[in-house]
Amino acid sequence: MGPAVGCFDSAASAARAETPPDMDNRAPPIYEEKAMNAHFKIAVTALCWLLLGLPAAQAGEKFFYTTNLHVELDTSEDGVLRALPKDLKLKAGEYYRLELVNFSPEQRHVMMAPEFGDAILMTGIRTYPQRVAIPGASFGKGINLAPGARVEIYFQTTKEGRYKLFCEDRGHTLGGMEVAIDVRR
Ligand SMILES: [Cu+2]
Repeated sequence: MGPAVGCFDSAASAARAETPPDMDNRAPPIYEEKAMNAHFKIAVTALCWLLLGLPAAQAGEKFFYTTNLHVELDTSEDGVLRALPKDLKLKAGEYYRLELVNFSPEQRHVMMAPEFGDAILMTGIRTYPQRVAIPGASFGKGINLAPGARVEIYFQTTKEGRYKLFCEDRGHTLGGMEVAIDVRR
C-alpha cells in the first residue's frame, strides 16, 4: 500500500484546500497557499479514487468530507433569533463538514442535536480557522459557541431520519434558533 499513503495525504489536503476563506478576511495565509495547489490536488485525489476505489476516510482520516454545510446563528438588532438555513438535506452514508458560526454579538449558544448525534459517526470537532480540538463537545452533550465563535464538525451520516439541531436555551429555540436535518438515501 506504498502509493496509497500519498494518495490519502493528497485527499486530505484537497479537502482542507476547499475550506472557504474566512468571511471577515482574517483567514491565515495558509489557505491562500493551499488554494494555489487545490486543482492539482483535487485531480490527484480523483485519480487515487479511480485507482483504489476507496474514499480517503476509510484510511482513518479524521477531517475528511465531500460536502460542506454552513449554519449561521444570529441575533438581530430587533432581538429575533435565527439559525440559517432552516433545513439541511443530507444523504445517508456521506461524509460532511458542518460549520457553525455564532454571529450574535453578545449571546452564547450551546447547540444540541442528541438524536442526530446518535445517527452519525462523528470523526472530529474543532474551532476554525484555528483548528483547535474541542474535547468533549458533541451533538449529544452540546457544542458551545461563544459570541463570534466558529466550530467545524466532521461526521458521516449513517441512519436515515429527520432530526433537529437547536439551541440549549429553550427561549432561543422557541425564538427560531432551530434547524431541521433530513437524512435520506
Ligand atoms: Cu442560543
